[in-house]
Amino acid sequence: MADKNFEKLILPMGTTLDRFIMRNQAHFPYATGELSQLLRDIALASKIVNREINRAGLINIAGSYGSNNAHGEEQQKLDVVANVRFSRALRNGGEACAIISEEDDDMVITGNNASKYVVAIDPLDGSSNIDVNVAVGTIFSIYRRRTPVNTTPTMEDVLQAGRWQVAAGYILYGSSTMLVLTTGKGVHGFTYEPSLGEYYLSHPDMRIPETGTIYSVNEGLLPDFEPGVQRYLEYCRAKRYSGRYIGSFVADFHRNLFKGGIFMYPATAKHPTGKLRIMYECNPLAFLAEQAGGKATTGTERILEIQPTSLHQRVPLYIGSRQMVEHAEALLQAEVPVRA
Ligand code: P6P
Repeated sequence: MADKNFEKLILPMGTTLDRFIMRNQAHFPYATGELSQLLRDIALASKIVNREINRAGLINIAGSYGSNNAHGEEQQKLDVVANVRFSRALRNGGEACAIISEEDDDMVITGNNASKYVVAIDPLDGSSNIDVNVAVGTIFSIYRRRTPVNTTPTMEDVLQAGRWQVAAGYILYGSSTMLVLTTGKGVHGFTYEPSLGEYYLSHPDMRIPETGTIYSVNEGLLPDFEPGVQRYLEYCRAKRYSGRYIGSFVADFHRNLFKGGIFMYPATAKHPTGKLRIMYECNPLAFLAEQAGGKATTGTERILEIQPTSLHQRVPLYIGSRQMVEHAEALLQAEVPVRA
């Protein structure tokens, strides 16, 4: 047995994602291991996507795919690659009966009709940043199906308000790759160790600061913003807050989660109901924000209360530190004319 001093030099690697899921399985109502396996399937796909992102320039999967998705947005090659990887992992893993994906026009029926869960996913958010080596992410959201198992899932299973999520999270492919997860018992961050192919618990019980001095918005769209938004941005500038906008929602959210801040994507002329999609961008990150002590609204309505009416529905989004979101909300809801 090594002497005690030597043992102290050997820091434990910590808790793997697998072990964390197993240890917390008891927290999952009706858990019989399927949700744990579903989370493992998502983590597995993220490891493969992580490897492909890190080598994009070398294996010719950077750049445009040459087609558009359901929203008329130009697909990057990695959008398609990531969608295949996650869809395949979810289909083969057997724990998801249906998938909504940013990259698929319609709901995908996996054939796993005996499974209890449906997944909404943005396989690669911010993918236009791939070519310039800026952080991108995957966002996922998990619901229990509403129709009986062993039947073909329907739109009733996938069009659920965000408050019914059983788990949600994102993978940030950044300077390090992190998986940030909630199952309704707080927010926990796992850092990927590629040499071991494992995610290790590195940030247990993450909390977003009540307030902050960072605001994230595309100020190039300022002329489109309604008066309340313009008033809030005037306030931020008067206070000499820092404007930080990466163009990758996951990366902007992740920074604000650590440091405090607000991310805003208001209604604009091009996107009169906002740009971000409720099912696989707003709902999962709203769940995380609230679990970390923050807030997420459309400016007038709690994101998690909205009953979606279409797979790719967009909503305006104000998300982050509670006090900052509430301040923006107050200005949005006051009929305040823009200063001449
Ligand atoms: P804009 C990426 O396309 C994305 O969906 C989010 O990741 C990001 O926050 C937003 O759009 C950026 O949109 O209009 O400012 O380029």
